[in-house]
Amino acid sequence: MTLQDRVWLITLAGIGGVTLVFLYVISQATRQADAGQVETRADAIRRWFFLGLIALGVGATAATLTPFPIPNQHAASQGRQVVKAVGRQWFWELSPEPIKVGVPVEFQVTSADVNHGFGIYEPSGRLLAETQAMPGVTNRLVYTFTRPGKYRILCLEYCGLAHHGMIFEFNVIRAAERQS
Ligand SMILES: [Cu+2]
Repeated sequence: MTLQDRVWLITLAGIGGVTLVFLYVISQATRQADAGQVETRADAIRRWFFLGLIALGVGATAATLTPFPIPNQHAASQGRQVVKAVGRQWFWELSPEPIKVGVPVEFQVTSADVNHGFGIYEPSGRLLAETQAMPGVTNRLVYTFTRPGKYRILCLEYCGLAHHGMIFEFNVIRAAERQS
């Protein structure tokens, strides 16, 4: 079991404990109201509001965490194309394999000096995916390009004087084409 998995289990156990305490407190509060005073309309509204908030939280979590964007950092490569990327003050070095549309690409990102931010931008300038480029660590980022074109990598973390110049352009080609 990796360190991350262990931390995740401990976190889950902690959340479970807090939830149990909450449920206990709620059950006690309800019992008191039953014994003493009649539940007012405001109490009922508050209770439904609270339950609604919980449902909203659970729903939002389920909806947003399902396509978790960061691949398992310890498993075997999940990309059928692998591109090694190294950030340096102040340029990027990427292995020169052609990148094809529709095939998952695993970017293995690291840095040779200081921390950089590795951001992939589509031709129109929209940020598609990003990860950190850190010295001594390789972060894996898997992305599947859906359209051919000229994409760019920009540095997203200020890393010194020429930080703004850390722009790398690369072509994404259709699976059948050859890169010119
Ligand atoms: Cu930078």
